[in-house]
Amino acid sequence: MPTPTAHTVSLSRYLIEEQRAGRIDAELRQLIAVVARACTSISIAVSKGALGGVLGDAGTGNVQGEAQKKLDVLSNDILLEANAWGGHLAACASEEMEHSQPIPDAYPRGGFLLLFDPLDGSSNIDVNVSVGTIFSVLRSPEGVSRPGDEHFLQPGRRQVAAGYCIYGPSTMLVLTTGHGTHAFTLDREQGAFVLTQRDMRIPEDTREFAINVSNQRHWEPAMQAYVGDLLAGKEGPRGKDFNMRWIASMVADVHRILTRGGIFIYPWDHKDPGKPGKLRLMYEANPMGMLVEQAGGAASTGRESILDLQPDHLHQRVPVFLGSRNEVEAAVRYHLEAR
Ligand code: P6P
Repeated sequence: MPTPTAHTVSLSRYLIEEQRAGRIDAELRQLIAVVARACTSISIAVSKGALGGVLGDAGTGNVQGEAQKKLDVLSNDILLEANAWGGHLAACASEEMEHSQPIPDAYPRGGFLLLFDPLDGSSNIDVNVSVGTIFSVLRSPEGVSRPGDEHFLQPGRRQVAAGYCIYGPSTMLVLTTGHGTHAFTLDREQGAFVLTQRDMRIPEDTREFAINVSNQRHWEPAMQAYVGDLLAGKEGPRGKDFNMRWIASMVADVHRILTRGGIFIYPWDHKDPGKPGKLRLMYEANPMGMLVEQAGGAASTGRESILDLQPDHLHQRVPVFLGSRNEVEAAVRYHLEAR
């Protein structure tokens, strides 16, 4: 028998071997397989572009007060429908839905809660820039037959799995179940995800940062000082030049950082003091934080670890600093010293 190389291990085989090793159970294996199949359907819809009649606005808004793209709504529906009947989930929550949704009474409920941003970065869709699906898996509390919003409010440290699917030049699923972060590439001819990178590792140091600098005037002093020192380059206190990237699609920026290092920042700013940052804790920061930590990186609010936060509501926002561990720690020092 040939020894399997990374490129011959399908996602299905990887999940079966993880279950056989006792690192995941059958229900979680099924959940991840269902989400991956849903992402394949979303990838097909996204890749059709204008030919699929799914570009542009849906004419509706979501709980975030954002105009929904047709693909936001379609992606959300694909994920809900795919997960409804399998018996592995108790309830779903989505950026696109004000409240969580229990699995319909017509179907059996399982032991997990699934949260997702069905199509993150969707404002990039109409300009053909990479977008993605982000998902997070929690356990449904024991003895709760019909979970509500309050049952999702668990710290990110309690996630049993997290991942994203990036719809870029290739479609890739990046996944962790708490045993490293691994990347799978969609083989469209097979219609299956194939393991292409086992154990992704983020370099501890970096010369590359990702932030929307147009918000600079709204940042708190510690952020002004930290980014000012990055921009000062080797003549400044950091003693080295930095490069900047900002795709304005979290999945794409985080994928680059998982692949070659960097720091991604969406800080608190006083543009809208009621919002402690733009990104959402439950289905953006927490799953990305788990993926990054499992790859040797760090994820912080600028003052504390994202995964330790106790959520107080489903769509809560949080400042995000994540990526190369030593760079995140440097950014945190600026904030803790400023107090
Ligand atoms: P800005 C996309 O709308 C998103 O939620 C993330 O994917 C992305 O990192 C961020 O917002 C971009 O925000 O303010 O630069 O448009």
